[in-house]
Amino acid sequence: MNYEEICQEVCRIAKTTGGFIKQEREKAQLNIETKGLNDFVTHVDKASEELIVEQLQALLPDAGFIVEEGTKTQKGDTYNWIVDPIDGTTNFIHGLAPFAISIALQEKGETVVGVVYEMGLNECFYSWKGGNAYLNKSRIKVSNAKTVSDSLIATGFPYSNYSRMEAFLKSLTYFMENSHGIRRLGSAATDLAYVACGRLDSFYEYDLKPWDVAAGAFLVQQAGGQVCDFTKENNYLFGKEIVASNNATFEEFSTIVNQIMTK
Ligand code: 2AM
Ligand code: CA
Repeated sequence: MNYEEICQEVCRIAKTTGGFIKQEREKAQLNIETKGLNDFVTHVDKASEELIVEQLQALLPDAGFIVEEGTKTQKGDTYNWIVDPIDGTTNFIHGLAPFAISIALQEKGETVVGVVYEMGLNECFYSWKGGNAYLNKSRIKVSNAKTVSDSLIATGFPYSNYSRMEAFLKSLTYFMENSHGIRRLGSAATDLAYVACGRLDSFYEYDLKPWDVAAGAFLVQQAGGQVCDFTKENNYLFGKEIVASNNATFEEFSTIVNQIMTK
């Protein structure tokens, strides 16, 4: 399989679907439904997922799908797409960037293509196995920050699972006092893409789904950074906890998250 060619096609699919999503946003007639507590899904989420799935299926007919809106549930033996049609739905509803399309391709459980197309600023982040990582055709790398005290850190605030609030608030206090600052952008896929290009130094969040993180985590790794779960193990895709960081601060950052979030 030519991963680079697939990746370029996925970028094209993400951008054309992004155009559709932004058009729909402008129409402003959003049929907002409620999906659980604070979890809004618009008709645009579903329509755009269908558009993406249809095109990805044409690209690789044997691949299966793991997708947020459940418009397709069939799994593939070798290849699987992991797709979030809009990551940052709350931002999208409010007309606030960032919000992104996240598409990853896995081959036997290993990510081989990752694309995060952030629609607010029209920025496409992408990489493929064996290649470098790019933002709109320019090569990207993680930052050079050497310590957590020199780091700008992103996270996501709990929105329905408040079971770890105490530890999470402790982590906020710690990073407020011991870093360059904390940001909460509202799109995990974009947070990870921003770690990959060095705008952010590190990111952590719990209760995320595979489609929020699959493409972005791959981008971080391909851009020279590292990713793990809160126990410093590898279960960040399906384990609902992720830590991502540039290479230089990874050990320090993941140890702090581990100590605060798992005690
Ligand atoms: P989503 O927009 O695809 O649902 C931000 O903390 C991350 O949490 C995003 O990746 C977002 O993905 C997810 N999330 C799910 N529901 C959310 C909500 N109601 N508010 C904020 N983020 C939510
Ligand atoms: Ca979504």
